[in-house]
Amino acid sequence: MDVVTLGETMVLFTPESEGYMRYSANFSAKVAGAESNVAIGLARLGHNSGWISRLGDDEFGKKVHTFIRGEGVDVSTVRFKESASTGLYFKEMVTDDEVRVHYYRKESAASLMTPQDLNEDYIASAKYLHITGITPALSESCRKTVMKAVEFAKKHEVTVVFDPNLRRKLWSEEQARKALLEIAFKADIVLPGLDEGVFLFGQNNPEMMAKQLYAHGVSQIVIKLGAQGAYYYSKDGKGTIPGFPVKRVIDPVGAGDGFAVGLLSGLLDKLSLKKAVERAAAVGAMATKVSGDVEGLPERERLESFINGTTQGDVNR
Ligand code: KDG
Repeated sequence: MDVVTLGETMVLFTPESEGYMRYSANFSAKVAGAESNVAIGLARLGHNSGWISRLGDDEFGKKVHTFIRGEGVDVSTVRFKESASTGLYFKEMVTDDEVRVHYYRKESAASLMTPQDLNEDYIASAKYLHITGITPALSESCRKTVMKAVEFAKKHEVTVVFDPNLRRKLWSEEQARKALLEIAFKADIVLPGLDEGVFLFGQNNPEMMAKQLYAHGVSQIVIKLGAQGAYYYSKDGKGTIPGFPVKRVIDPVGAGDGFAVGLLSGLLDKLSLKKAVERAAAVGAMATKVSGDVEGLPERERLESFINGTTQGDVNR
């Protein structure tokens, strides 16, 4: 397996009209979860990815399972729990540039995950373990599950990639800072957004943030700067990669997961960190051009032409 990831995936309801959601009569039902978004993006680029989770034994659980399996992600360790529901999430498009997220995921099947749900051999089989700061925010048992997964990865020399993915609605600032730093300092690669770096380190200089992580043993740090691109730091070099221009952002949610897809894909293809960050910025930009958290993640051919500047709004006849 190239990448194994661990986290909750929900059914995502998006109102078909903009404005307060209380006035929305029609919704589309999609599937979204930061970690499975990454697994799906990797599968689209031809990598082998596996997703570890728990789902409710309900229609929504079956929808999520069928969708992710259909995208070519390995779901062989995913189990259904009779006693709990699949989580739900609503994306309220208040205006075309203001998105609000509402979760209905307390006590969901995934939030009841425990370290006993992990299969050590499955994690050991991967080149990379991808985790995000959403899973430890779901419950104390989920936090312990993430820590156990990291422990298995380290024992078997699986590279740990951590995206802090701060979700303020899920926990207090104090809990978040403590848990996210604890995981970040155990990871090999950390991918914070600039605002997350400010939250964790109390200052907004990407190089300073990277140096703090590096001093704690993180070997590759990439700080996402949104439309401005990304800053990378490792023993082999540091620098800034400019962002790819996007004419019209349709849906910004999922851009960070797209970034992680591009980075992991580049590293799996043995690109330099700089080139992998360029691929990351490209996939992140492409993710924003389509509604939905995974729908904009590209297959390889489109990614390559996007990077080469040949699909920027061309008519493809
Ligand atoms: O990164 C996008 C995710 O935030 C989204 O797909 C849903 O996993 C999700 C969450 O917990 O917000």
